[in-house]
Amino acid sequence: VQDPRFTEFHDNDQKPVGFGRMLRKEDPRFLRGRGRYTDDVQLPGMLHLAILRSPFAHARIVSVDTSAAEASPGVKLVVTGAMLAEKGLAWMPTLSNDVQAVLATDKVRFQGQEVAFVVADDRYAARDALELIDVEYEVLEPVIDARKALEPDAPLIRDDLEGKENNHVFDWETGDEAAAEAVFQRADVVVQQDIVYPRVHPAPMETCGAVADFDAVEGKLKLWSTTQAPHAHRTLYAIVAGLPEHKIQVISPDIGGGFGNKVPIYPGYVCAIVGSILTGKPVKWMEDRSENLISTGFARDYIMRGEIAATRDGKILAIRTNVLADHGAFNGTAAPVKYPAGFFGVFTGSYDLQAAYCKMTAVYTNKAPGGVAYACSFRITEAVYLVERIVDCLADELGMDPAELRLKNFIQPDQFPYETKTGWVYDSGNYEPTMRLAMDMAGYADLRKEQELKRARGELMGIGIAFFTEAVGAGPRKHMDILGLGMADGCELRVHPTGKAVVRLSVQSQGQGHETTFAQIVAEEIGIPPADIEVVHGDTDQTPFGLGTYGSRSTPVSGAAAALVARKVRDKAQLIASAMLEVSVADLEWVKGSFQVKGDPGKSVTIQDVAFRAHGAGDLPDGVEGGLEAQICYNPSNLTYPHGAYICVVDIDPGTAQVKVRRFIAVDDCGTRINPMIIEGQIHGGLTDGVGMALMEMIAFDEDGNCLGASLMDYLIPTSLEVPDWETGFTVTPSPHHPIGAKGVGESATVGSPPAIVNAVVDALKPFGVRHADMPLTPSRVWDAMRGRATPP
Ligand code: PCD
Repeated sequence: VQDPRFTEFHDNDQKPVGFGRMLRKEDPRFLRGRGRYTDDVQLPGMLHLAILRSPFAHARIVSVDTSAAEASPGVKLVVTGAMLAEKGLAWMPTLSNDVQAVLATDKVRFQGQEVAFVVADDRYAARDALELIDVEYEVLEPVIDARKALEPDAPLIRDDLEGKENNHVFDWETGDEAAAEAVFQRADVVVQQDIVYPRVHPAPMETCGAVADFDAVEGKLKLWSTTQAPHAHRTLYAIVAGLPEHKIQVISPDIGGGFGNKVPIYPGYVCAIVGSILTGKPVKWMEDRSENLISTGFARDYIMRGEIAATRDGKILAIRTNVLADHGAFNGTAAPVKYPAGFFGVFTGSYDLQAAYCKMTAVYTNKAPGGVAYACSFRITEAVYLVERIVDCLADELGMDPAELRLKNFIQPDQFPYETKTGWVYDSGNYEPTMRLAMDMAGYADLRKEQELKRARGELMGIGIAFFTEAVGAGPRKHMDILGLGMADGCELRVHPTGKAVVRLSVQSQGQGHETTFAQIVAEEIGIPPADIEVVHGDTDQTPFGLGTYGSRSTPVSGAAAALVARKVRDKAQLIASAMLEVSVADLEWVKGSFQVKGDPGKSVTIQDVAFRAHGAGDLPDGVEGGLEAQICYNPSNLTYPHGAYICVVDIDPGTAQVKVRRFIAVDDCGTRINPMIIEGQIHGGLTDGVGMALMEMIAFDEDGNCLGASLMDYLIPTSLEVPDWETGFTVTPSPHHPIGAKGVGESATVGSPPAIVNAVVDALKPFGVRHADMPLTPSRVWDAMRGRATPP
């Protein structure tokens, strides 16, 4: 399973070339506190912006009086929705073909919605003045429960949309309903389970913010913002503002975690731009923690019914699901037009089925907009949770071991590329070895024995398994877009005369270590040490167009672009090398870092020699231009489909119902591994996310629509105290269509871990006859489950 090109190294000074455990190039900056985040941007004369937010979930705005705020010391500007409306700026498009209010004009539609903003000399003056804005609201009945949004007499939330008569965002289906029904009819065993994936929040360490600087003389807008997709944002601003792209520079500096939270365009960004245009000064807007939690993109909020059909001996035949998706007040997620429910279509999992069908209704509610892909390539997290939970329900029904049931139903290696019953083509996979490795690492058979002994003593120990296949790396432009923009990525590589290089990417790291791994990809291809390769990203003036970092797409798309652009440069270098060595191109052999004359290793030139020659005096071969650089735009032919086998062991205190994750084994297969150390870090982070969602996190609302998770006192996120020492392993099944065989991995652990943990808890509760309990499995929910009480709605 070891990739032949893989070399282990730890010492960066050895000038390693290519893939392996290289320490991160960006870390000296971060470790010394020299990162430069949006809030670190200080410009001469900069003003500060604060946003007034709605206290109500649903209310008509009767009047807004800003006079007292305008008179407050230090205040330069107060802007309301009505003022924006005069300029046609009160509404903006979202990244999924909806519109969202920048500042409310007619109604507020969720608690925390933007109503007005103040620009002042400093942050305190701006915030103080917010309190002086007098808004009169006429409170309306809110719709908080997605099920109630469907009722015929439910209040209409989006009366701003012409002709809208109900709260549906979309109705969508995938798979073959009739075929699925036929299989369900004749199946020996059918299991049905209602499953809720509660609303959670990505809660990145750095909240969202922006600094806008409009230069009226140049007519150019410079915007530092916490965005995961600087080019997509710029194009949207260009369309809305009617400015050409080259008059807008979006800079995404160091980002303190994104996790999907920084994909959407937020009203605050637009407010900062408007503030700068109106005051003629740079304007900074930074959210506080509560603002981030109550108003920016949440994730999940799916109410699912899963059904699985199988033979008595455990051959899974079909899966079907009915989903009610809560999108909040505006459809503010980013999703390809063709896939309104994202890539939920992979709910068929890693199993060879005869039929599958999904029906989904998405609704507006009076809650914050979002549905963002929080470490989830467009709703894959929900899909994987559904299938891995329902497969466990089936194992329970059949009295079969859940590992054995999975092993029996895997898509087999010779079936790849495998077309699922919902039309996705899995590029490659070899599931059984991954599963077996996880079972070996866990000591699965021994764990089951231990569990048996403990059960006999009344102790609650559970073992949970999840096996997932993800679809990451959006995506082929014939299938995928964001707001009509194709999802291909540009990449540019320039080798300087001395053989140092700069690679310019369209994607942007939020902590994943792209400055290291993209240097490694280029190094692998052209033999220049990673230390000599500068990675430039996150600035639209400096980088080629591309759709940004989310859905674990950087490696599958931009990583491929980086490899291919390097090959293009190497091809050119080979022409020059052949002239330097006076042999034909075909007589040259590439030995990482140099061209050698075949059969005469003494005659060779290094890539650095070639770089100097490419820029040097004297003639180059006919038809070869000077310089050593190239640019490409890579359009992937398919997504990449990483997979993984996770096993979780929990102990539950029977007296307090507290769940302790004792062990967690994660075996991931992301194809060719560029930097195993970074991959392990990604996995550790994602598993921690999973513990949070499975056991602690939920953005809840009361019936008036007050957000009950508005601070980190109420919205619990995991710390090192709640997580075990992760045990990681890997297998390598390269992607056949990716130039280096790599698949994405950034989100895998967040996707795969919640079902493993929940399956473990439910397994522990088996003596109580529990077959399912909804996340988050807090002590009170576990307690209820033990007492046979249903999970509260
Ligand atoms: N890798 C390697 N190898 C392979 C793969 C991969 O090495 N095979 C690595 C790379 O290079 C990078 C990483 O790893 O560095 C990752 O990758 P990917 O998978 O491609 O991904 P990206 O695109 O880069 O990223 C993204 C992701 C996501 S999506 C998320 S959520 C998260 C993750 O990422 N986020 C974050 N992780 C992380 N980390 C950090 N630190 N921070 C953050 O923020 Mo979404 O859709 O947005 O929701």
